Amino acid sequence: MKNGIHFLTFAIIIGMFSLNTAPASIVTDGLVSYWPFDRVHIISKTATDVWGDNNGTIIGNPKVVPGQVGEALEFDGAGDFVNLTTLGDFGGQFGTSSFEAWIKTTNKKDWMTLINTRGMECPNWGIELNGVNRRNRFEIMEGTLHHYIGIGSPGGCGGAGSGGSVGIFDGEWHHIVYTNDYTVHEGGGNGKRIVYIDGVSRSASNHGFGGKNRAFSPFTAPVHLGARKFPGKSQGYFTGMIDEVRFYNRPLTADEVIQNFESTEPYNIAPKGKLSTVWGALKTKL
Ligand SMILES: [Ca+2]
Ligand SMILES: [Ca+2]
Repeated sequence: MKNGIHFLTFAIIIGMFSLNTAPASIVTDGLVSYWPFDRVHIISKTATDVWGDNNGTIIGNPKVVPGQVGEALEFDGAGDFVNLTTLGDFGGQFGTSSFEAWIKTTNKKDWMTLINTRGMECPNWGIELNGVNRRNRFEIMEGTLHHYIGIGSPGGCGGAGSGGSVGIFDGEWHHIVYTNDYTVHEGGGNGKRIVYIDGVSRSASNHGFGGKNRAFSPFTAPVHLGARKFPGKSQGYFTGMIDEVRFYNRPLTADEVIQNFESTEPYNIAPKGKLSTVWGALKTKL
């Protein structure tokens, strides 16, 4: 009987592992990093990257609160952000990408940063909110979307497009995906960026990057979530909640954006290192 119980325990644990290795319902092709901000994936000031090797460092005092999927981080607009590192090999390229996050805010008046990927060469990019005619980032303002890409030095890769209207400052969760491509487009230019809000393509812009086949320049400083980082100081702090942050090394398709938008399951793979710990404990017991 004792052996039977052991077998049952074993079977249950194997079952748990089987569950844990089931494919996530989100798109994983091209996934570089994924910070769920679920309580189980936050250890002290470390926000675990459950997919890649780019654990984030939490700065300030964001709170872990109920999120869109599992838990999320709540930023108070005063000194809170997450240092997501330079994203390793991915951040060292002139590549294509997608950035994705859920956000919840009611702040429609203060300039604030969602993501800031500070590279030295153009094009670099970010997503900011409530800014006014600021280049070098993608802006979401109540009523209008604007794209501002790259500082014009050297080589002048700046450009801007705008369109669509948004109403995301309503205190509800909204899903934002920003894709960067460098294919040649009918409308001209060799860079294309699309923003999807709540699964719908809301704005696209084409840009000429001086003939360079690149969608973004290497990240020469850590990518910041929730603040804009200038040398020696941070500013533009986000006020509200951010959840389920992901980077991909390619532009997601419209269908894939919808797939992620509709995914509500918390990421179910144990944080790295936990599996071997559980196995070790199991062996000891058996
Ligand atoms: Ca979460
Ligand atoms: Ca704070």
